[in-house]
Amino acid sequence: MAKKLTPQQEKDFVSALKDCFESVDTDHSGSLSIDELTEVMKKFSSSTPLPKGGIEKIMKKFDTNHDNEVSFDEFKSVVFKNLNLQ
Ligand SMILES: [Ca+2]
Ligand SMILES: [Ca+2]
Repeated sequence: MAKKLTPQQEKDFVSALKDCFESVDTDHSGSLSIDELTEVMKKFSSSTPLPKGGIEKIMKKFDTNHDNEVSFDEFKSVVFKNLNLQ
C-alpha cells in the first residue's frame, strides 16, 4: 500500500534524510563511498562485525548507476521505494 505524503511532509522527510546523508558523508564529497558506508554500519552493529560481502550487497542496492558511490538521489530513491512512498 503506497502512502501519500503531503508536500510539507515530503519536504521535512527529505531534509531529515539529507541530515542523515551528510552525517554519513564524512569527507563531504556529496556521495557515499563504500568506506563511509562501512563506518556507519560498524556504528549500528557495534557488537557483530559485518562481513565485507554484506556491505557490498547494501552498496549494490543503493548504487543504481554503478559508479561505486551512493549519491543523495540514489539514497533518497531507495529509501522512498522501501517505504512505498513512490
Ligand atoms: Ca563521501
Ligand atoms: Ca552511484
